[in-house]
Amino acid sequence: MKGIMTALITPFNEDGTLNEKGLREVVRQNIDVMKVDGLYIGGSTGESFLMDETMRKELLKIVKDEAGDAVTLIGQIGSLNIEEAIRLGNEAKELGYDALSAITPYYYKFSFEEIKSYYQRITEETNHPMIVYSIPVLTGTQMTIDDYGELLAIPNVIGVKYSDTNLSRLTKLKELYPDKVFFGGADDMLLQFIISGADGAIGSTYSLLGKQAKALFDAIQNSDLKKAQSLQLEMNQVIAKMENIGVYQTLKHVLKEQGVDAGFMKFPFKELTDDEKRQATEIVDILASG
Ligand code: HMN
Repeated sequence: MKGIMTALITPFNEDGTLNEKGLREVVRQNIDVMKVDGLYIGGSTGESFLMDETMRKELLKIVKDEAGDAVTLIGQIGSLNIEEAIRLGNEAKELGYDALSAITPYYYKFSFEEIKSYYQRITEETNHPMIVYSIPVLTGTQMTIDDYGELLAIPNVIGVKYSDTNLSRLTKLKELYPDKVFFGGADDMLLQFIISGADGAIGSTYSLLGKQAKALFDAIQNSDLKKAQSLQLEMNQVIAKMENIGVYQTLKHVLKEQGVDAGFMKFPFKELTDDEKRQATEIVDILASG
């Protein structure tokens, strides 16, 4: 449970159904070409909050079928509906996923006690390793060091996908809980996450930048900070462009240009305009020249 993991995009057909062939290609691209250490399925990048339960189960099944035991697989099964989250968790466990992950319950302003009981119930009823998915910028849920500590004390909670930008808190958390795993979230800060104590990172852009991310991770392990900085700067050129146009749409466009059938977005996400596609194609050239 460490290293570089891709938050997988989900290829859809134009009518919003799952594009199985494309999904298999995206899995292969990450395992065979990017050689990442793991895949995070059904997260924000995977558009899973736009899917129904049947489709989310199908997604988990196809990815496992394609990936086998080649890399670590983490299934994001969080849902506002607790019964659905538990059913998805049990499905992922039965399929052989290494761990589950669940977004902190969002939309309503849940108290910390409510959030904690959500993880208690999922872990009790699935009895499988759980990585808390904390992404305050999207959920609005900010947790303190003590809050994280209480979640990490729940049996089966093995770590946190820390998509938070408070890095001093991350350093403290790793000091307090050295045996738990922490994954960084913002890909343009991979370097900062790792030197702040993260065991790795889970990010969307690694479908394209997985090799650079892995080299950066290794450079830090080898104490080569200069090399790590230069790799981060190189990656950030691409990431900034993606953020400008739309990260998930750009990922799909660039992958398609590279011959990987990354499919369409799920409604109500919009596809790129022709002008945006032209901008996204610049990334194809940058990657090809790198
Ligand atoms: C997921 O759940 O799909 C990812 O783990 C989320 C991941 O942290 C990404 N964050 C979001 O998409 C909000 C990043 O990889 C992000 O896409 C990247 O840093 C570019 O902004």
